[in-house]
Order: sequence, then C-alpha cells, then structure tokens
Amino acid sequence: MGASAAYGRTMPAVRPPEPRPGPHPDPAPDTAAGPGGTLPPPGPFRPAFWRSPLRGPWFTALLGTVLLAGLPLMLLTGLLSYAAYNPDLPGNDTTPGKGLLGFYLFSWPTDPHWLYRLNQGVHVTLGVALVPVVLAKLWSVLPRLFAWPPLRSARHALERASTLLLVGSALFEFATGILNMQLFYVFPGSFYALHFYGAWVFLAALAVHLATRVGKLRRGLHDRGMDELRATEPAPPTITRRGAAALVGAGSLGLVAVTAGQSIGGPLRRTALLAPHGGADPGEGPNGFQINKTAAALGIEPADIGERWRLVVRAGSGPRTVFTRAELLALPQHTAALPIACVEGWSTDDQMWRGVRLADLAALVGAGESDGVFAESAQQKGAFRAASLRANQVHDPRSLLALHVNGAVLSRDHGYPARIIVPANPGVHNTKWVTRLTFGELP
Ligand code: HEM
Ligand SMILES: Nc1nc2c(c(=O)[nH]1)N[C@H]1C(S)=C(S)[C@@H](COP(=O)(O)O)O[C@H]1N2
Ligand SMILES: [Mo]
Repeated sequence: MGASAAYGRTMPAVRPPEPRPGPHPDPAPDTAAGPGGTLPPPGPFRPAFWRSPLRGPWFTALLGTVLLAGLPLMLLTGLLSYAAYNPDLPGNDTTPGKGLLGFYLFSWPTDPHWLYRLNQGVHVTLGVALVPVVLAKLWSVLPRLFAWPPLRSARHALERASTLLLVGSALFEFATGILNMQLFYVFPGSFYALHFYGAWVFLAALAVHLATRVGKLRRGLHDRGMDELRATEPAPPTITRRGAAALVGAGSLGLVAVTAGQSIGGPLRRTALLAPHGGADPGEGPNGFQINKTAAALGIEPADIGERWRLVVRAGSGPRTVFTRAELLALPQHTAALPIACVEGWSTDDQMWRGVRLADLAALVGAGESDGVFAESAQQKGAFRAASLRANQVHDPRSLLALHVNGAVLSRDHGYPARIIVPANPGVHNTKWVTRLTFGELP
C-alpha cells in the first residue's frame, strides 16, 4: 500500500505544514511564560516537540482496548499457572515468603488432561503477541511522560505514580517472562519469584489506572478526550493511523505464527521458529519428542539408572518396599495418552505412556485415599530433582509411573527407568529417573 495513496483517506483535510529544515523552532520565545509562570524547558517538555500525526485518541484508545482485553488474561493465566504448581506442597515452590498472595490457591484438577497445556500456551503465546502492542502503546503516550508541570496537584501526582508503576511492572513482566520462556534454566529460582511478585504489583497498578482512566478511554473511542496527545504542529504523515495499526497487528500475528506451533503441536510444530525447542534433538521413533534436559546435562550417572537402579516406595515412615524394574513390569500395566506441557509454554502432543498406576503403588504400601506423594529422582542437585503431587493427582487412574512410551522402552533422556506422568500437570512435576516415592498426608 502506498503511503501517499492512503494519506487522503483518514488524515485531516487540512494540509499539514511542510517540514522545515534544521531543528524545529521553539513554539514560544523564552520570555513568554505560560499562565502559571512556568515555561517548559526546551525539548520534549514542549508540545511542539512531538510531531507525529499518528498520535491521538484514536490510536491510543485502540491499543489500550487490545491491552485491556489481553493483559488481564495474562494475569489470569499466570496466576492459574502458579496454582497448577500446587506451591503449598513440599518441594514445589521456590518463591520465598509468598504469604497472603497464596490466598486463592486451590487443588489443581487433572481434567481436562490438556488444561495446563492450554493455560501455559495461551500465557506465553499471548505474551509474545502483545509485545508490539505494548511498545506501540508506550510510543503513543510518550509525550505524557514529559508533561509540564510534572506535578499539578496531589491527584495528578497519584495518577502519575500509578501510571509509572503500571508501565514499569508491565515492562518488567514482559522482560522476565520472555527471558523465562527462552532461558528459564539459566536463572536461579529468584527470577521466577520476581515474575510472581511483579504480577501483583501490576494488578495493584492496573486497578488504580483503570479507576482513573476508563472514563477517558471510552471518550477516546469516540474521538473526544486524550486530545493532548495530538501533535500541535504535525509533521506530514508517512503512514495512516489505520496503516500503523495494521502494522502493529501484522507484527503480532507474525510473532504468533513463529511461536504458537510449540504449543499447538502437530504439523505446526515446525513453524515455531522463535520458540525454544528444548534441550536436545529428540531424534526419530517412539521417543522422538521434545526433551527438556538430557540425563547427561543433569549429571545423571549411567550407573544410577542401570542394573543398580531401585525404586523405594513407602507410606510416611512405614516400611520401605523396594522394586526392580522387572518387578514393576510384573505389576498391572496401564496406558494413558498425555502431553508434557512445560511452564515455558512449549508442549508435546499426547504421547502413549504405559506403566504402573500411582494409585496402585499407593495401595501396595498401604497409603490412604487422601495421601499425596513426594517423588524424588536419581538427580543429585537442581530445583527439579523432586516434586510433590496432591491426592487428586495420585488417584487419577491416568497418573502413571511410566516405564514405556509409544510402545518402546522409555529412553534415558525421557526418564528411564521410570518417570511420573500426570494429566494436566505442569511438565516440571513429571519427575524423570524416579528413585523414591513417599506417600503421605501433605499440608
Ligand atoms: C502483564 C504481564 C504478565 C503477567 C501479569 C504475568 C503473570 C504471571 C504469573 C502470576 C505467573 C506465575 C508465576 C509463578 O509461577 O511463580 C507467570 C508465569 C510465567 N509467565 Fe507470565 N506474566 C506476564 C507476562 C508474561 C510474558 C510476556 C511472558 C513471555 C512471553 C510470560 C511468561 C511466563 C512464563 C514462561 C511463566 C512460567 C515460569 C514462571 O513461573 O516463572 N509472562 N506469569
Ligand atoms: N529429575 C528431573 N525430572 C524432570 C526435570 C528435571 O530437570 N529433572 N525437568 C522437568 C521439566 S521442567 C519438564 S518440562 C519435563 C520434560 O520432560 P521430557 O524431557 O521428557 O520432555 O521433565 C520434568 N522432569
Ligand atoms: Mo518444564
């Protein structure tokens, strides 16, 4: 689309002034102070500094409306993701002192089995899609950052403080979220805690922002209000407002197109060019699906998962029952079609797992219906060497200690000799290389 052809359609009929060579002159001589006696310092504090004809209520309100729908969904899916961790159980949470912020936690369901896959796919894909919208929105309101005088009244000060908190926390969430999604394991646990606290700061700031702004936003949709954003001396347009909005939209769709495949799967998986593809090439065959961390990368000693490997199962401090892999294979075997759905947003398609029901192992050692389990692995160090599951997860008939996948013996990298797989469970709690299961009442 030629910018000049589109120009006449949506731009004001008045022809904007020709661009002047050299620096733009100040709007008023330095001696002419305004009514309050405070002349803005030169540069961005003067309205005439901002010359883009795109700025104005239409563009800002359009972007604001998209964010008004998208960001609460980010908050919702983020808080649900936190609940899905069952962070109140031992070994599941690295967020220190969350205290009252855990007030809403509930027992995460196992149905539908793709629930966590959907939740985290939406969180991460929508987050990526909103990046161009957030950037365009910030650009559209940039002159406000330089409002003069900086503080007009107590109310104005409060409004500005809440806006700063809102913008700051949103940028913080985007930065930490994208780093999480791409490089989560490089950062210590505190990084993930920051994303959690940032979400609550964002919620508080959003509440204040909405209370003070929603009225203005609605007027903006009808092209009144937010008039201060319009350039007082607009430069000639190089693109229409609609064109700019379409560009932002195309940026979002483009990002979705190269990300969403990691969560949707099937043939689209190969289109996820921007998404991390896990730690290693999964290869072909029954075990040829995404591997997050290989056994070698986590320092799993071949000897610990070879002939010497044993599974120790007990209920509380009761007697230990020890199983070899052959003994586990002699127990009733069950199958379940379940995905791995990582907190980073990628997921596998459903894989056909086969092994012993966690509920059967619980019953074998005399654990009760209300018991959860603490599962530990052959891994010596690292945040994910162990995880707890709640009673509803243990007693779902699809929850397995898997020994096979897709008709083949589990590969080392997928957790041989035995791994946990539970419906709708965050991937991180599907512990690989399990060596010890301790059933019991968990807090
Ligand atoms: C306003 C924006 C956002 C809000 C309010 C938000 C909120 C949350 C919350 C509350 C959690 C759970 C935290 C926890 O488990 O400790 C979470 C997790 C996560 N978020 Fe966001 N988020 C936002 C933006 C993003 C973006 C833009 C991305 C990436 C594109 C992202 C990626 C992630 C990932 C990978 C996780 C799981 C890992 C983790 O727990 O740290 N988030 N988010
Ligand atoms: N012992 C152990 N189990 C683990 C992990 C780990 O680091 N150590 N990573 C978890 C994470 S974060 C995910 S997403 C899944 C990935 O399983 P996969 O590599 O078989 O796809 O394994 C989980 N089980
Ligand atoms: Mo994960």
